Amino acid sequence: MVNVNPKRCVFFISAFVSVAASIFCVVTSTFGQDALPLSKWSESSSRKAGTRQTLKIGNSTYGFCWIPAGEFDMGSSESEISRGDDETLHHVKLTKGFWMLETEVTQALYWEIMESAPSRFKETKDIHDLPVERVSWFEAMKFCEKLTERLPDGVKASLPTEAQWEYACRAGTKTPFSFGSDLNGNRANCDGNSPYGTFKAGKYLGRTTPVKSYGANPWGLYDTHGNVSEWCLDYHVWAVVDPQGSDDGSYRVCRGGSWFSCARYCRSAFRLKFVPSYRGDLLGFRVILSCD
Ligand SMILES: [Ca+2]
Repeated sequence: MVNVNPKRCVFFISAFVSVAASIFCVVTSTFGQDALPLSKWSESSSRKAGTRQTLKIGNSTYGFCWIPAGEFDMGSSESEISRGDDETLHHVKLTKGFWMLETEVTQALYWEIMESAPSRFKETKDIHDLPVERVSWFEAMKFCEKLTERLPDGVKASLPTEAQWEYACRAGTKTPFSFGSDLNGNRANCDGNSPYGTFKAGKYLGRTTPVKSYGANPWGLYDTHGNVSEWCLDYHVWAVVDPQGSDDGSYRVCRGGSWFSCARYCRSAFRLKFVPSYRGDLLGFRVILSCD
């Protein structure tokens, strides 16, 4: 017959409960209560462009929009006013869809992942959800690496390639902006003193605005034009299928223009470049999620 010590039995049971509770806490705090299974982030040909789903990161919930595989004409036509020489129109095919953060990365999200607050424009009691700025390309890449560690296995965060960014920004449109052909600061945060497509000058706020202060594009993305310009993964290569950019360039591409930009620099096709170590108060980023 086996003698069972009641005190020892209670000790083992309480230890087991404690360990189980710890594991549960780690899982829920890492993925959040809104964590979705891998299948929800996987490629789906039947999912409509702009489908939105959320992910809880820390104490906040963030929206991501589905950008489906597809083809588009990248760059601008020769008839587009004030176009740059580097906006050569060319056909691009993207064979895989991806999820794009519906806003620029906010200061709160940046703090949650990096525990750093580099931005020039500080949030106040009345101003929340400003985009992070003054981050280098290297720091944006580190952010993606650390965010990936907190995602379900098989889901990866990264910067968009330049082609992915423009495809998502255009959202099927061919006009200079996803909302049309003119801008003077009324539909995006830019320098409205230098309007595009209109002679009527608009506002120049001289600073960033909270994300979602202006309307979304047809696929649900906010502030693709203006507010902060956005780092992309690559320099550029005029490949036509899934362009990935070159590792050889000295500069990384930034897209979309900023609060400081003339309206023409906020066009869908406009390309800006900086050395990857550059930190500026006009420059932030947004991330995409994709499955291996
Ligand atoms: Ca932007």
